[in-house]
Amino acid sequence: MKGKTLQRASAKRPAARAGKASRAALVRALAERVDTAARNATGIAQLSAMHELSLAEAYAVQRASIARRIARGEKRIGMKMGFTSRAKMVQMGLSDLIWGRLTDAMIIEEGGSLSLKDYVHPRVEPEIAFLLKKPLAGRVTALEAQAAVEAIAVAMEVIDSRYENFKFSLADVVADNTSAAGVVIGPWHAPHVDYSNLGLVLSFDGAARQVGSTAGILGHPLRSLVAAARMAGEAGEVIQAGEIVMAGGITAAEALTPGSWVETEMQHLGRVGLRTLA
Ligand code: OOG
Ligand code: MG
Repeated sequence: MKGKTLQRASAKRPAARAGKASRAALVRALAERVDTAARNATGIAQLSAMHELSLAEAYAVQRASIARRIARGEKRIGMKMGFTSRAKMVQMGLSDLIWGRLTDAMIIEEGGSLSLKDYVHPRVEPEIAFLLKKPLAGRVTALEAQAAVEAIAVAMEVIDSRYENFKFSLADVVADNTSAAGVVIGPWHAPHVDYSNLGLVLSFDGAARQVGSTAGILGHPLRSLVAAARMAGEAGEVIQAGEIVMAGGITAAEALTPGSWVETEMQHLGRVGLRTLA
């Protein structure tokens, strides 16, 4: 019995090694595919149509695609959380918390403009952003997370799934850096106000499109920061002092249209806006 087991294990080993190498090559190839799609603003088929990726492999694709951006000179500025509100889960049909990486190239100047040509089919969603003054990673309490916050701000995220029709599986969206495309951040405020239930309106040219409350984020946006620390820790990473964490879309996302002034106003935290060009 023992001999048989040993024999089976040793017979398997070269195949397992080859399998591992080919999975690593697949991760690299898929990272190039999503990165190129984002760079060229061209939609691609879902990776899951051809490849069965585990969630761990999907995060490996994400890490490798961001490594390509870093190699081109982009700087990491923080992370973003996804599917932290019921509104987003319902809109996209997925309900697991996910996270993605933000780089400086994704920053849109407050009040600035963006060209829709640079995106596949961009959408915008109202969020709240955290700026950290202390590193955070692993299991932290809400109190520890709060003590690491330097400032909070009303923000909007521009998401742009690289997949055709904005449709994806959980592994697909994770591999595609959770659709991250742009962030615009309003004025920073010391985190002394109670931001657990702040009302907000997302408007296009002054007409309200979405209304919500920061309570839509897991009941309190701080829970999103706690989850971000845990997920970063699980990936062997630390959210560093000076980095930003986007807590996740509070309402359903709205498709961006050309020639619009898009603004989110949030109780106590003011407003943040951007203009869209054709
Ligand atoms: C995935 C990104 C989700 C959020 O805030 O929930 C996200 C997507 O909806 O395309 O950014
Ligand atoms: Mg988002």
